[in-house]
Amino acid sequence: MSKILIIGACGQIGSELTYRLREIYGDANVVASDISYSNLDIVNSGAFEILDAKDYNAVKICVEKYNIDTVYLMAAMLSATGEKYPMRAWDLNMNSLFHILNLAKDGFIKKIFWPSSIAVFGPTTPTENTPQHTIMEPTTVYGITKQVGERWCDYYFKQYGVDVRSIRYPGIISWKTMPGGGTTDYAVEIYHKAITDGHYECFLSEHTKLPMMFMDDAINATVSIMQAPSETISIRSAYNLAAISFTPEEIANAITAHIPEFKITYKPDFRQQIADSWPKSIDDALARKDWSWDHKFDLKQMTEEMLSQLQKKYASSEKVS
Ligand code: AKB
Repeated sequence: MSKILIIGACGQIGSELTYRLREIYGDANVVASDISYSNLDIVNSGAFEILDAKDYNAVKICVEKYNIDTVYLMAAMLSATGEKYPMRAWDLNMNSLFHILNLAKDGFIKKIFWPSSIAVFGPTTPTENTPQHTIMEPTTVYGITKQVGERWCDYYFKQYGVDVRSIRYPGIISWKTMPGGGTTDYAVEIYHKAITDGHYECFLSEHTKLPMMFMDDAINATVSIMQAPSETISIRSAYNLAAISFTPEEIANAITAHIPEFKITYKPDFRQQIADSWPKSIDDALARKDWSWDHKFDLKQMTEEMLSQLQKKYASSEKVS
């Protein structure tokens, strides 16, 4: 049975990954960690360690303490926050990856999941059906760290045989934990605001189309690539991954079908330029071929699930207060 460490377990994807991996491998085999106690559900739901992903010795001590063989490195500074703190984004995103790659190279761990992103692409990349192998000239610090990280993952696999696996996540939409600091965050905020305020002011313009995915699909993809036999993984940088693409206007229309009085207005800010540099849709044929990836949620199903889960969540928090 593998012993798993999740770094960045309190975040949007890390938290749901922790729940799923505990279901699959058992609570005793999945250690959650983060820089602070920011998600009490995660902190109280099993083994939890305070861990700074930038601190090599602290990560190594944690790996040895729990006999960890597999690490999911989910800690990162995302695209919008990265533009505010470029050096901090570089420091966190690159050094955390090097620490884990070096722990694997030196035999302390056996397997790594490290997420990449559609942010590896830039304005010179073909925007529709973006191929796996194409021009990559990212314009954000986050995108640069993910592109460079991909090259290092491929290098560590080829030079040292490190079993590292990665996917280029699109924007991820979920209801349990809020995202933080990304350009695609609007597609989560909009559901919350539709329920709490009946109105959302979007920081992207109405026709900005971006690749997106519901959390359940993202977690399924992550588990699938990690469970796939090593010889089926033909890409050791990061796989393109796709589900749905939509604009703020389209997601607002999907919400209006359930909440007719919902209104959206648009006030694009600095994140518009980031969104404009990213693809509109992604060709993920290789992931579908190599490890049988398939998505389940379209915009309509995702909207039904988001609204019904958030309505329950807000109703129960009203009862408590
Ligand atoms: C972001 O918007 O920065 C992230 C991403 C697409 O990687 N959600």
